[in-house]
Amino acid sequence: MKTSIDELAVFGGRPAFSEKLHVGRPNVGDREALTRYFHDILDRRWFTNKGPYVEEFERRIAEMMGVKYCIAMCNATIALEIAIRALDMKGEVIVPSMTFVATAHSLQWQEITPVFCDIDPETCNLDPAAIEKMITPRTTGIIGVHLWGRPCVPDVVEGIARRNGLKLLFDAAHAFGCSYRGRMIGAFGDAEVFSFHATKFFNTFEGGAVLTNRPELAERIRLMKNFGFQGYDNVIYIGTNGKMTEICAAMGLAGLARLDEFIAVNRRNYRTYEACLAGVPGVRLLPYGDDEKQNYQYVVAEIDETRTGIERDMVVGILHAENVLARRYFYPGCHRMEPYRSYFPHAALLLPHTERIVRRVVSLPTGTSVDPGAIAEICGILRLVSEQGGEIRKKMQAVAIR
Ligand code: T4K
Repeated sequence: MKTSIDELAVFGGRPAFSEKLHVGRPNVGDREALTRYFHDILDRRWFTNKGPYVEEFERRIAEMMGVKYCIAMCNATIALEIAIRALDMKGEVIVPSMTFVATAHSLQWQEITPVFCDIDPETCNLDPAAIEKMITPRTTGIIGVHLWGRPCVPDVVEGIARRNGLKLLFDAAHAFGCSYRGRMIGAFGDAEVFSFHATKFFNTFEGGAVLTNRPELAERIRLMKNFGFQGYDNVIYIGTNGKMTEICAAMGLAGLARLDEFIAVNRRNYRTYEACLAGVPGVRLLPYGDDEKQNYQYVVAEIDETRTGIERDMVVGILHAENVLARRYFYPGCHRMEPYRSYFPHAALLLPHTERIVRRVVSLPTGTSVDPGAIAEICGILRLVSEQGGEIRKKMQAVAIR
């Protein structure tokens, strides 16, 4: 454990870890089952297009979430694009800026204007009061994001959508396995979208899914993800190729077999961070309540520079030097990324909480490749940095000038 600032790797000390620790290291499900599935796929010579593993995967996910329809896709970005189009969103759609850029891109890609809305600084999710203020005659929908798996008060947002005649989609990329008031995420709004990207705690290599209880919407989405084909030569809709492959579905089925274990490891890691960071001045873990199902997949710390004496970006630099590849998700906010910063150069004026939070939060490594010993070491570095932040800051500035 490092006890003096001269031991920090930014000042020439030996890095705390010889191998890089990542935030999004993929979890691997039941390997034996996956190998079996792989041989089945090869023997069956059915690789994609409504294969039996995709159908089983869709059935299992729909059942788990208590939703009537699950349509598996090649990734969540395409799933969002298709759901947006199937819902006939157009004009303006209200979204948070505090999200992965895919949420905004999935609108802009089809020339729908993402209208960035501010967040509640406590939950880091869309602030319902702010949503109401962003509604204009051109608004057709809302996309709420369950950031880091914390539900974006879906019942409240549903009420706003209903009262204003708006379509409602949830980007649930982070919220697989989470619940809100006893109901699984996946069951809210007109539809919800999961991501099963490799960096998600539950992955299908690449993948995503749209969940909905509306039969006509499910049917439209199914057509759209397969070029609009109904039968062999009959195209009845504009479509694209959003299909999930059999091998991706097989990876998903193998992952479902170990899902509880992945969540248990994430929970253990989160609790270890929580215990080791207790009393560290100016470093606060964003809470996960125990009253709902959680996946604990993102361990997010907020750095209060006024108490640590050192800003978040320097802390991230220090961690990287130690081979701890902490991430600044979702800095600098979509509104400061292209094309949005050119389209809406003054968007920041309406996003004071987003602007502040994106400069303070940092995602820390977790998942099955990170053990409690590593977490204790990371927290030891954070404690040292927080307790001697002012001095470290001065020293880092002096090194930068030299
Ligand atoms: N909506 C939201 C709210 C999202 O967060 C995302 C994706 C989406 C929509 C779109 O979902 P998809 O279309 O991707 O299904 C990553 C992921 O690429 C992205 O899926 C995810 N959110 C986002 C939060 O994180 P990057 O660019 O930060 O990932 P990358 O490649 O730097 O990977 C993170 C770390 O994981 C690396 O340090 C290395 C490690 N890694 C990564 C991969 C891919 C591995 O160890 N093995 C791997 O195979 O975006």
